[in-house]
Amino acid sequence: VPEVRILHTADIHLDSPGSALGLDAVRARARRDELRQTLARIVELARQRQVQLLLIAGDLWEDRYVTRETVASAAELFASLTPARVLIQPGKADPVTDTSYYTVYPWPANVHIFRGNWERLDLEEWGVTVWGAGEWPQPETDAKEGRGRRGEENDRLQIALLHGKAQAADLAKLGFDYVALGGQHQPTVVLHQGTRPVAQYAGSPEPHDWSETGARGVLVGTIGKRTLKFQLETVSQRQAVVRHLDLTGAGSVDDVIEALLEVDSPLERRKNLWRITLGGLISPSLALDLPLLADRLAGEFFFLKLADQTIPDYEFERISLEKTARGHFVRHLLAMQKKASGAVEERIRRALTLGMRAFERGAGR
Ligand SMILES: [Mn+2]
Repeated sequence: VPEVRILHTADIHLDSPGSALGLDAVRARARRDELRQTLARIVELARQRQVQLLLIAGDLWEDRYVTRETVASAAELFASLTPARVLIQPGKADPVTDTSYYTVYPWPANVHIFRGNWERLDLEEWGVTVWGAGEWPQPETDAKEGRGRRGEENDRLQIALLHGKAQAADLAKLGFDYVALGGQHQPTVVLHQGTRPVAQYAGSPEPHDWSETGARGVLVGTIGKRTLKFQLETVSQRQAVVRHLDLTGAGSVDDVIEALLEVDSPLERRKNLWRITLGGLISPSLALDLPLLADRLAGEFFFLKLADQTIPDYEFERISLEKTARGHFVRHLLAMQKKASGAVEERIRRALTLGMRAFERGAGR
């Protein structure tokens, strides 16, 4: 019974401009370099672990942005793994077309690119058959065809590469020894057989949006008819970190800067991608100028994206006693608020704050 060592990855998105993270031009360029470095780390890991197959389940690059240089550097890395094989199932961001680099680039001999649904590749040296299942979901006939072919040769290991959203029930019907999934950026086991993870997403090895938090990696393991062991190995160079920062009591911009610097150590701040939402009750005289704050914190965070959800702490009871337009406004809304509850009360509270800001901008003082 053959066994094969593999590294399963997907969703690297080489040359992505990082728009989902809102990266500025300088950080976007830095991240493009880092994505290429991460691919180099993945290839190095494959070499160290002596894998026979490097499986890439789609979204290796972004077709709209990828350059020939990036493709050439990937091809060179892959060639360096010979005699190991690199098997690529193109995905949503990197489809095979007549003009895509999958077609026009002279790929090294150890690289195979799957071009259709249920294309099979027999690797006689290891007794393995790998199927490029294509993009999911597919017409049911395709699924049936794949299942039928799979059943022909049970003495061989049967592995499939699949990009898209696949259901456990459909995958179970196909009966593969392993399905390397791509297209979902969160590492997830979709189908178990006992404790064996028969079909799983490796997840993105670097974060591409703010939902992709924490350390990220690739799956390294052994596939056999009875054995199926994997480890998620971290390869990400930076993490996306999402925080909410309560600024209640902050009276000055310096207070805000100090609180922001305390979110983590200088090392972590300068290493990671941060999205921080500012909240809490703050002094109405404290105007939060987000671009100015980001400017003052330049160099303290690798990348910092701020959002303002603070609530100005107006003294509504005192203002309600004023014989002014805003006093009248606040008096009425406070009376309404006392009778309201739940979502309505929340809306009135927001109307009070928005109203006060409008008055500050020029009306009725
Ligand atoms: Mn993707």
